[in-house]
Amino acid sequence: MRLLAVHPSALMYTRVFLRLEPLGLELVAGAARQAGHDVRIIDLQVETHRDFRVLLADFSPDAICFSGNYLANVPEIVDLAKETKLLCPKSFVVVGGHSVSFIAQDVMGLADGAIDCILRGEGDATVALLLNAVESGANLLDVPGVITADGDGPPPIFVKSLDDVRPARDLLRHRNKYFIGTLDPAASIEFARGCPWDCTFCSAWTFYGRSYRTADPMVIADELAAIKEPGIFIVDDVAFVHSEHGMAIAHEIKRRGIRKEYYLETRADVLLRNKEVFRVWKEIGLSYIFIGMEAVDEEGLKQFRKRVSLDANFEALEYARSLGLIVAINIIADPSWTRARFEAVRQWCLEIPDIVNISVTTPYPGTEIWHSEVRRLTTRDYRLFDIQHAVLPTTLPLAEFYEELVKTQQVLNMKHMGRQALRDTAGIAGRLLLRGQTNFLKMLWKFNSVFNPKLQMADHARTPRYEMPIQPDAIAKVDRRALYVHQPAGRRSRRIDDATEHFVDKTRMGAG
Ligand code: B12
Ligand code: SF4
Repeated sequence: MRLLAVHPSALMYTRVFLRLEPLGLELVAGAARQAGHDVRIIDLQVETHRDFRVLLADFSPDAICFSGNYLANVPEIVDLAKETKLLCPKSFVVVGGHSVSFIAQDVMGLADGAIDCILRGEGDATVALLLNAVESGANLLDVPGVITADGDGPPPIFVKSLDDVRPARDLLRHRNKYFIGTLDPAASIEFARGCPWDCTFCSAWTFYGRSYRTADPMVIADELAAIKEPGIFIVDDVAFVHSEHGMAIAHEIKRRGIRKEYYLETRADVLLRNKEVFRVWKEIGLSYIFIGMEAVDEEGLKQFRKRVSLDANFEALEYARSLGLIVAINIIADPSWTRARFEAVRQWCLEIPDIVNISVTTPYPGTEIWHSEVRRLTTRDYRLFDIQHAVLPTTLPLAEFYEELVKTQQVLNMKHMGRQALRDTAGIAGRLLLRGQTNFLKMLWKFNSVFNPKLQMADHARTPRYEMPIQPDAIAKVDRRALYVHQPAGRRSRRIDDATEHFVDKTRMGAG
């Protein structure tokens, strides 16, 4: 079959700071291609809806699949599905990905028949089964993870191994458009999948059933060696949970003499536990490290079930800096923040040398806080669920909340644009320009046109085309089993040693 795989447009944050290749969709495309299908990819982060229409006409696909990782992209996907059915009435339309896996029935409902099925869970495990069923006229409801207007198929399944399917990187038409900061251009890679922790605001663990699987260091090294981009974004939720795995990959990279510059995200307690791994990685090219701190005081951390103490967070920052890494941290702005609170956070952030990113508390389907906060939502417009908009009641009037938020983001942005930083930046920008890479340079000027309190208020004033259904009452005690997309399979689903399992158990709040 001819399959067209589509990634929707960029959201607010991605329009300024970074833009990354759609690795999940490339894996789905890779699995379909390995099964003998003819596949194309279009990424609307870097191409237009017009390009999509042209490709539909030229390629005339039998099936079109959309990647629904982000809740805020749901309206765009539904509209594109409807348009696709008008332009190619005989084609089969399927949507998969992280967010839609949690709200499959709602998305089907919005599409008025334009979406033939949702494929929940890991698409690289099941896309070929689905396409074969569509081609042969077999019952779609036999395919794991499928949801159609007629009902639900069996539960989604995992890929047998992370080493079998390779992402179809070659199908992306504009590889030079992907970057993060000065890593321009950058490719993405997955070393491990899933997360064994259980933070209340996060759906990474509920999607993967608290499993944690790792890819073979040899396969990872083969892939790195084949990637042309000098920058590498490691997409793992928490990098190097298991130190031996991190060391084995580093060893292989060293042995083969692969030279790249890396960005990764991890937890403060993992960094402190596996110091040596991060030291070795610095040697082989790690340059940026993102630590999800979430809050600047103990109370905030407890609320997010992070269970990493403030002391540990600061010690981790100190250690990362001592290695010479560029450190970025994330702080979650709570809608209850007052002007004084914003000011205190600004001061705190100015005192540390690191890059600080601020996002807004956003309950997402598939998270625990979704069920406790759902009745308090001030909007049901999917487009506002991008962690840059407030979807819960704010203590400050909303316009003032945005003023303070953007002011804080501006101050932090300027901090990194100080005299020394500007001098460094000019040098880097010049070098990138010589290579024809302009993503980083454009980023420097874009902030004010995207992050603007007036624009954020205007987003709230738009009439939503599609809204989330009215939600049931908040649940006092959430049934954690009901949150999962892939059902948890316990200890055996986590490829970590017993000491690491024990460490994870001590640093998370939930049980089971
Ligand atoms: C890496 C990452 C990013 C990267 C890259 C995103 C990209 N271009 O793909 C960056 C840093 C850019 C990013 C940004 C954001 N992210 Co992000 N991100 C992740 C992260 C950590 C891993 C995603 C990943 O690459 N995984 C590896 C690949 C292989 O898996 P995958 O993409 O999920 O694909 C698999 C399945 O989902 C499925 N699948 C995917 N597409 C399709 C399509 C079909 C047809 C099918 C059948 C299946 C299928 O099959 C794939 C293979 O198994 C996830 C957490 C997580 N574990 O999922 C958060 C996550 C997806 N991000 C999240 C958020 C909130 C954001 C931002 C809004 C944050 C912000 N600061 O503003 C932005 C918005 C980005 C945008 N679209 O413009 C939330 C999503 C919340 C939601 N429900 O909408 C998540 C779940 C994190 C969280 N803790 O809550 N993100
Ligand atoms: S450590 Fe927490 S926030 Fe990070 S991916 Fe795991 S569950 Fe989500």
